[in-house]
Amino acid sequence: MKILKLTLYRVPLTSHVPYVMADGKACETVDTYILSIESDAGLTGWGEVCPIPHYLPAYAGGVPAAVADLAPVLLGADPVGPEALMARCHAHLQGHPYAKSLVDIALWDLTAKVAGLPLYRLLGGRQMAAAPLYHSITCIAPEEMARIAREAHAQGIRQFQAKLGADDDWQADVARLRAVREAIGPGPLLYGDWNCGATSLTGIRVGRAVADCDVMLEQPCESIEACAKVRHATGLPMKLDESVHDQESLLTAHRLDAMDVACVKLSKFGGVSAARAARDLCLHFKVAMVLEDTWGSDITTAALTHLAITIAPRYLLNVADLSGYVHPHVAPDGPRREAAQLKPAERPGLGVTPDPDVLGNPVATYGP
Ligand code: 0XW
Ligand code: MG
Repeated sequence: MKILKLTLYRVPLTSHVPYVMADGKACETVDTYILSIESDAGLTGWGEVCPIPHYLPAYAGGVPAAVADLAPVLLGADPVGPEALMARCHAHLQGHPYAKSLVDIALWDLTAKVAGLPLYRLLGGRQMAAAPLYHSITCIAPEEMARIAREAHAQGIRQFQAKLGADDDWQADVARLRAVREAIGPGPLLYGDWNCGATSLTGIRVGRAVADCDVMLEQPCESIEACAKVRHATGLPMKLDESVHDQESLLTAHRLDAMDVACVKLSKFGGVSAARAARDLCLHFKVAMVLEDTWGSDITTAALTHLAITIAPRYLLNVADLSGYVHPHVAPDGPRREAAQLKPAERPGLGVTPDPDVLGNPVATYGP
């Protein structure tokens, strides 16, 4: 089998609620890129990547440039067996994991379609019926965050991420965590995410001030070392996100005893292949995982859901319903939440069929 054609689309995704994080990071409308890889057997694989500006060393504008660079490697190559072809892509273009993520996802979709199996069966098989969702709450006034938490709780959500640090006021962050905890009651999981925007001093002060209300901290500082310092000084559980992005950083986090939970984002690691390897390393460490991506719509959400249900329930903390935070939906048959959970489709591949009207005109095509 050979790859005949690549088609790249850009679709602006708008958040239902403006989404604010520390250090001025925000997303209201951001571009997602969608790639189709067509084979000479008449099958098509779909991939997606949606970087948030300023969030990671990834930017949407880099995606078309990387796809143009990789097109000669991909065209004419056998798409079945994504890791073999991705190895050639890595040799041709070093780094840029986010920009390779949509290529890797599309190759997995296509490979699973060739096999006639839902993708999760190629990734190890189902270990859970459906993956539990968390809800991410934008960093605004404490009572507004509590209102959002209450609404999500009424819809069955039992895991909550409160964004912190947008106003650089540690006491406001304490009030946020307290207000959300009061809104959801004891029991549900609550974690406060600074997205790297705090010093270890702030992380420690906030952590100590809320130590009585059962919270986990997420990525207070940029470095693994500083996050480890906060974890050890507060005694609170720690989720690492931005600072764990490859095998090496996961090993460092483990060695420094810095994490209770690792956030496995597809595009941070470089697609399904790299996220699957991260999954296996986390399982070896016996560290629980969040399976998600930076942002995105139905293709990203489907891909992360397929990988998530291959993890034993004890080690899968939750997944993000990314397509549920934004509009438009790029695929009418994309995964939709049910009872605060997501499940992958039983159709071959990712099981998503993007709507040509939503995709619009391609921004680039390669091949005939
Ligand atoms: C990547 N985000 C900004 C979007 C996801 O919903 C979660 C969040 C994070 O940083 O954890
Ligand atoms: Mg995070």
